[in-house]
Amino acid sequence: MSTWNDPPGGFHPISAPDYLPRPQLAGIQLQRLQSVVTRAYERVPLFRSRLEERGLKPASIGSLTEIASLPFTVKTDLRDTYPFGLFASPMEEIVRLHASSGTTGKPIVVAYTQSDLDVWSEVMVRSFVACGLHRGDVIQNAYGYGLFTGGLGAHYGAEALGATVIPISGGNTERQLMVMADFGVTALCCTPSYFLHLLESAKEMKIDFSRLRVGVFGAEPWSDSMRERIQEESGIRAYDIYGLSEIIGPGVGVECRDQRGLHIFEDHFYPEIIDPESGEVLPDGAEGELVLTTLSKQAMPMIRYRTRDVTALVSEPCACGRTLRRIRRIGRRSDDMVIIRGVNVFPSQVETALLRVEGTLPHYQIVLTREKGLDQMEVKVEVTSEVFSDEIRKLESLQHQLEASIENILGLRVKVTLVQPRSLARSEGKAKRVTDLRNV
Ligand code: DLL
Repeated sequence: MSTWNDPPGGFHPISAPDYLPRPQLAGIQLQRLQSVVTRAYERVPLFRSRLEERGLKPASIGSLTEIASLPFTVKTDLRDTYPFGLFASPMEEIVRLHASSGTTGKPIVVAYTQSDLDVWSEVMVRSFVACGLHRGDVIQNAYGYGLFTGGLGAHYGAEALGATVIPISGGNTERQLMVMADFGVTALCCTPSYFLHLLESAKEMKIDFSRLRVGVFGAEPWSDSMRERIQEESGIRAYDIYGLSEIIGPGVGVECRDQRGLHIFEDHFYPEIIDPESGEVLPDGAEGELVLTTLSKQAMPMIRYRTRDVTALVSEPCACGRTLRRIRRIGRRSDDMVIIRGVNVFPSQVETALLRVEGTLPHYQIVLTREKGLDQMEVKVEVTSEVFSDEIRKLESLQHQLEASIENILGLRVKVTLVQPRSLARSEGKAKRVTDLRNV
């Protein structure tokens, strides 16, 4: 295994906005904010009616701080307007759709014009550059291709950088390791938990991937201690990349060589931190919920989108020279969403799936564990007493129906365990549905 060094590459012209003097950046942000608010007001009925309720017009926004007067957008707005209700471009101008988990049975849908895709590639190039990648790198992209934004987002960014991209997508660990060793892969994109699994399997299979230098890991929370373990065991530098479908996908923010927080591409995404209870904007440095406004999105502008991700804004200058503010690494969310093998899961989705099948009670527990670096999810569900007295064959069939129903909604194969009526703990207040044993 090689030891890591800051790779060559240096300054890339596309990264120029990373180094703008703050006043110049603020000028660009204000102009873009005014134009995106106007676009949303003119083209998105939900946003227009919310502004009107408050007696606001796009012209009311005369300064960046006045963004705080605008209404928030939340995930349920996407559900309530499913599938296309928040689009601000006609279908003829929309060239791509992606989707992500909603809170119940239906996903949320996000849209891109060609100009949105260009912005996305740009921020992904800037992300890769910040991680020390350049032309000549061989990037194995193990984020899932498809409706998930990770695969195609990283793919087009890697191509635009001029690197060699291997579009291997997720899964098939043996093939991943073979490709990594045989194709001289220098950088890997995947979730950090999947990389842990790859590391364990590589050890077992005695596969060496000594040319691997950089990991671009995101789509789920991972701790500093997990990073230390990854870097020590593999000899690579592991960078954290952040993003969400509603805003664009991966490339909203990324770490630089200093690995002290993720720079937000503030010329395209305007960050605020709020108190999740009161909605008040908090000062830089204070921990709260990240709220993002897209400054240049056309197909689906998002104004003050509540990400539910808990972090803080860091405004102190960074040693790397980028003037972009950073966010602290995200350790938790202010709602009950969990991420399993890169798939976002809300307990309410599991509930929807369980209730579609007869014979169960609405009492369930989701137990998350990690085996050989791979996330496992088990759903324990109580059956009715009639079903409980049934013969084993019927119980097995019910178990399979429930597994299929969950897979239908989550796209994830999980284990369902049927348990006796009244055997799961009842809560007196808010039900605690998830027991997360992955990092204990
Ligand atoms: O996970 C986009 C992405 C793909 C990011 C590849 C990075 C790499 P969604 O599926 O919409 O999009 O999930 C977004 O995942 O609100 C966070 O809760 C979580 N998340 C994403 N990146 C990180 C990260 C993609 N670096 C949701 N650290 C977000 C912690 C993350 N959580």
